[in-house]
Amino acid sequence: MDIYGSILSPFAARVILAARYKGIPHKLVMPKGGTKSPAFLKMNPMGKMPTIKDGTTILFESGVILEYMDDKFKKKSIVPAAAKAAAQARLIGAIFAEYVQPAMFGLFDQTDPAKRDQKIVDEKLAALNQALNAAEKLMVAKPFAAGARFTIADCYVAPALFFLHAIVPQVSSEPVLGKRTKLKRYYAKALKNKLIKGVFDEMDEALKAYMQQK
Ligand SMILES: N[C@@H](CCC(=O)N[C@@H](CS)C(=O)NCC(=O)O)C(=O)O
Repeated sequence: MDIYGSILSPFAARVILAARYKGIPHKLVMPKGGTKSPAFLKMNPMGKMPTIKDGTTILFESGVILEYMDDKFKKKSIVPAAAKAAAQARLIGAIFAEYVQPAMFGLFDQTDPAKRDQKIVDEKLAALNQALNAAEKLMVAKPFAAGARFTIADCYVAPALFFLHAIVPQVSSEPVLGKRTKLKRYYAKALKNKLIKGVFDEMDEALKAYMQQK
C-alpha cells in the first residue's frame, strides 16, 4: 500500500500509526509535484494528505482510511468488536479530530509573536480547553486512550498530543494538559510506547526540518 503524506501531518500520522500497529506492508511517499499537481488531484480532488493507493483502491480522508485498513486487514483490529466500546473509541477520536485539532491549528498560526493576535490566541485556547476537558472525561488511559489495547482512538490522540506539546508552550505559559490526570498519564505512557514514541521522534525530526526551511 502506498501512503501519500508526510508524518508531520497529524492526519497522515493517524494512518501511519494504524498501518504500523497492524503490520500492513506500506510505503510512505510524498506526492511528486505536491498535493495540488494534476496527477495527485486525480487521486484526491481535495488535494490533501493522507491519500492511499492499495492496488486499484484509492482513498482519502484519514478517518475513512483507518476504517478501510481495519476492515480489510483483520489482524490486530483497532476497532473494538462490541458496539459500545467501538463507539467510545471512535468518540474519543472525534473529539480530537473535530475540536482539539482545529483549535491546535488555530494556535499554530499564532506562534510568531510579531504577527500574533492575542484575541485569537485566547479564543483558540478556550476552545482547546473545552475540547481537552471533554477528552479527559472520555479517555481511559490505561494505558491506551480507550483502555488496555491500542485502538483507533490512539491514532487520533497521539499525533495531536505531539503537536500540542510543540505548539502550546509557544503561545501560553500554562501547562499543556493542565491538571488533566488521564491525559497526562496517557502522554507519559505514550512516551514509553515503542510504536508511538517512534512516530513522535519522526514527527519531531520533520517539524525541526520544517521550521528550519520556514
Ligand atoms: N480531513 C482530512 C484533512 C487532511 C489535511 O488537511 N491534510 C493536510 C496536511 S496537515 C494537507 O494535506 N494539506 C495540504 C494542502 O492543503 O495543500 C483528513 O482527515 O485526512
